[in-house]
Amino acid sequence: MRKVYDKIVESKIQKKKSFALLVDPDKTSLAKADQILEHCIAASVDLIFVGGSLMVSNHMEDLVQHFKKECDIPVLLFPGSPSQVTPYADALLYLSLISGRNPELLIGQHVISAPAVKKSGLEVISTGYMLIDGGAPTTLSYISNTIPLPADKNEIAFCTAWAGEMLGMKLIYMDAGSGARNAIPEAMVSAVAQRIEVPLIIGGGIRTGEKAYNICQAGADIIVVGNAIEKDPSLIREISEAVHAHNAETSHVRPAGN
Ligand code: 1GP
Repeated sequence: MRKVYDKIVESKIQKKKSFALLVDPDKTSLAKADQILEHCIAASVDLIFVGGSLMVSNHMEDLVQHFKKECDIPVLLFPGSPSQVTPYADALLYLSLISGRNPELLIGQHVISAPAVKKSGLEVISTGYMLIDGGAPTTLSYISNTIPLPADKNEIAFCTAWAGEMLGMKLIYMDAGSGARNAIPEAMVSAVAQRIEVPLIIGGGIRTGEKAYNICQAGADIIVVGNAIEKDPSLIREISEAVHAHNAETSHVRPAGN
């Protein structure tokens, strides 16, 4: 059963860009979730990611169930630790932090969580996760105890993504970390996007529709935004329109010979 992944691949084949909203349960009460959901439905958000590097609250499962009850948008777990696995989501981004050299986040936590993940029945999407330097330490860099990949080292970035792809990972997710000062440079996005075949997710520090548009233009397939939207949920529309503007442009391109 690969419903969510097949949909992501299908979008890539059709050159459609997707917008994923990241919901951090620590910053989102059930009441706030309803407000966000209204914006998501109105703005045709494609995916909802739920998770965080650190989780203090204990209502993640309720939040996932709430989203599943109230909308048809696929809900993907984006877990910072094995305790963030719940069977109620549609799929699990099974992250291996391939930019780092912390064995716990490359394979250790996966071994520990394997029985729970198997039992959950979740669609598991193996994801090569790359932390890129966003200009200042983030919770992710601190908690993961890894050095982010330098933002101007495109060769390291595409070799890491290649390695992930050749190891069989189904997605590459490059992240500058939540609330990053700088989003990942378009040049790096482009260097990686040109060289891999699996879908490319980009997140961290994206705060405007213009930035989201440019990163899509550089080759990202899915744009993830969390922090900026927690501060201003009305941004959901602006960013969703910017991401989907590419799809409108693509659908107006006629195949040669017609
Ligand atoms: C973080 O990629 C996500 O892991 C989203 O980042 O919260 O900065 O939008 P922001």
